[in-house]
Amino acid sequence: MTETLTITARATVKPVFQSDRVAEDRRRFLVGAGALGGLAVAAPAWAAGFVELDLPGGPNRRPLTTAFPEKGAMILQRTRPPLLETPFGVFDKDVVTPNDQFFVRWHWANIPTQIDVSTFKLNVHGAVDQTLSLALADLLAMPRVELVAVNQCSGNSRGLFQPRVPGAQWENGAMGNARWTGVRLRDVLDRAGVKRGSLGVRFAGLDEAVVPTGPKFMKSLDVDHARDGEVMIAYQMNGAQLPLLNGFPIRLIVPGWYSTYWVKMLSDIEVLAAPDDNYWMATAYRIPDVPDANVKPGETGFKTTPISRMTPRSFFTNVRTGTPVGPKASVSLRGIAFGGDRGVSKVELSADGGRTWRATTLGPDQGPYSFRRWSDQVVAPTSGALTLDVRCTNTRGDRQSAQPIWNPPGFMRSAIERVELPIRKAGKGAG
Ligand SMILES: Nc1nc2c(c(=O)[nH]1)N[C@H]1C(S)=C(S)[C@@H](COP(=O)(O)O)O[C@H]1N2
Ligand SMILES: [Mo]
Repeated sequence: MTETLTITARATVKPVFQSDRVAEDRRRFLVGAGALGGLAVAAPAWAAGFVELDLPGGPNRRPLTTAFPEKGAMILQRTRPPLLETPFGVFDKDVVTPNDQFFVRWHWANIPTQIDVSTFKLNVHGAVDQTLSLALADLLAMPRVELVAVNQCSGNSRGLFQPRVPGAQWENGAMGNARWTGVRLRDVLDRAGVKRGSLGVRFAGLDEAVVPTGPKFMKSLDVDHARDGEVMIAYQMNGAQLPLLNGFPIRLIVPGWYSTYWVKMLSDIEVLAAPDDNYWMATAYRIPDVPDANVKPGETGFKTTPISRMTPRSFFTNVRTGTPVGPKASVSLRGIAFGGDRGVSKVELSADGGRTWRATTLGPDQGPYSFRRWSDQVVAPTSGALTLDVRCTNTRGDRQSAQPIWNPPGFMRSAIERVELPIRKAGKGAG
């Protein structure tokens, strides 16, 4: 811990996400697409091309954009505020997701495009013994901690819900895994001194609503959770400063919990003496208070509770439905898994529609909150298709739901992911 860290000023990033240029081009593109019907449409100048997602009933076509500051090729789900999905192939390369292809999600489009790190302050106030106004230098001087953790949007995979539900129509790329470096939230709270009997800790960032009546984005955690020693304030992501769109200069990391709690551009921490009734806790981001948050379409009258812990998931990364394989070919398979709010105990594969399962080989363990690599090999049948299912069990014994769960907001997708690989006709080339 002798290395000296500095955070340097984020130069004004080209605020593409605040200009109307992308939105205009997108409107033009959509109009053009409608007018041209089934014809191929040339990509707008700012787009690097298109990707086809695989959502039940579509629409599947999305622009692939490189127009956002500090970001490489991303799937454009929405321009204002920016919602950028990670192209799924990125997850095949490494268990850690590169910063320039890490997904982006904001609720309000009023996001600063430059931050003066010499004047930036993190304020801690409310039910505390002593109000704090911490400079970045103050945080850098505190004990440093590091953790690898998955950041996953509550609505990741919403586009796969059947029946479909409103909201961002993500496929599976509203998630990412990174090594986070920063300080313990507990250390900051203890410096302020949380008053006995406090009920929560609320977090807010520098982004603002675009309309006066819009509720500022804020989230809160119980005091015990906030002080558990794992929740942290990160100033680095994969060894580099956070990209602006991922929360520069600091953000909250809540290991094992959905990223709605991972407040970006964190500037305000308020210790609460009363329950948090703000919109983003009391109204939004709530799930049915039933096992797996799973209800029947159309069902009403269930109680709701704030979304919290993540559940296990696993994915294929080197094949997708439609990837052809040769008859009798030995097919190498690999993917990623995570246990949700704890580590992966096993990842199993089925090649018979889920009747029998066998354990796959797990890659290195990077801690309980990280993606974990899995791999296996199967022999393809002579014709038809190779149908494969993958499921993850965490160290508590929880695993993916055998039947896809459903709820009105499209949160917490849990399902055994399946791919169907068609067998090439014999004689059409090797495996
Ligand atoms: N300040 C702020 N933090 C925020 C949000 C926001 O709108 N404003 N959105 C949250 C949600 S819902 C998600 S999914 C994650 C996305 O994190 P990322 O953009 O770094 O991937 O940020 C979270 N933190
Ligand atoms: Mo989210």
